Amino acid sequence: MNEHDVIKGVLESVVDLDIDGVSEQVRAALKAGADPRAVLNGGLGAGMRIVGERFQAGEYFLTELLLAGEVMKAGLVPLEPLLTKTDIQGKGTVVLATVKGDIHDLGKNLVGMMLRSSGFEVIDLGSNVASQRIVEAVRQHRAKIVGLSMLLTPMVVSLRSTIEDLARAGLRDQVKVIIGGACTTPGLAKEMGCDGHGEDAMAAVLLCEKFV
Ligand code: B1M
Repeated sequence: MNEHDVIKGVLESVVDLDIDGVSEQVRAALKAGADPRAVLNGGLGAGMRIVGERFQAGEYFLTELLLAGEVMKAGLVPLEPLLTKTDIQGKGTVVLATVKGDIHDLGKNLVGMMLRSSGFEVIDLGSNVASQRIVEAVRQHRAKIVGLSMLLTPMVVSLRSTIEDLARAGLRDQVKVIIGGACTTPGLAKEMGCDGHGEDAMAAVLLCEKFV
């Protein structure tokens, strides 16, 4: 089997919500020589997008979304050690959170994992995080970067209030704010006065490296 076929196998196991088979498919893809990032983006990530489309089309329901999250976590197990190999340290502190009202955390966790493996210290505040907690964490940890994840379009209000609260606290000039997540775009980042948008976890790392 070529790289395309093995990655397709990973994608299909996500779409089929095959929680028992997904990590085996990932291992098979890696064994066949597929690049770990291609397995992540073209396999697991692309599969999750299709699950989302099926949910939107009324073919999958909330139960399937929940299960898809667990499938993704299971698929990440064999990938994680390959994505996080590093011996670099000390690039600075990033405060990371999914905005208030949004509990999606898989993408944020991936961003955190890749940032840590690139030498950043990551203060992960979790998901559904109130803006004041973000402000406090920036102050407490003297963070240079705030990374905000958002997958729900209506939560743009939380994004806006986080940025406003950082400004009110006099911290906005001291931190770079980057955003990412399925419903975000470079245009939204600009509109909200952010410093950057990460299309995926790797792009987030490259942006943070640019800022330090
Ligand atoms: Co929900 N969900 N969900 N969901 N869910 C979406 C996001 C949706 C697009 C599905 C759809 O309708 N097509 C839709 C949002 C529509 C919108 O507003 N635009 C949606 C909805 C509507 C909902 C609920 C409202 C459903 C309901 O209750 N009726 C509900 C909301 C709950 C809430 O948050 N308050 C809900 C719930 C859930 C679950 C809890 C069941 C589960 C999440 C489990 C979890 O996260 N632990 C879930 C899932 C699994 C999805 C989909 C299918 C997959 C999301 C995911 O984990 N993808 C999703 C469909 C989709 O995204 N198209 C969907 C894999 C992950 C690795 O990708 O997070 O995009 P992602 O991260 C990427 C990049 O975006 C980027 O890097 C990652 C890859 O490298 N990235 C960043 C992410 N954050 C970044 C930050 C950065 C930089 C890059 O810098 C800081």
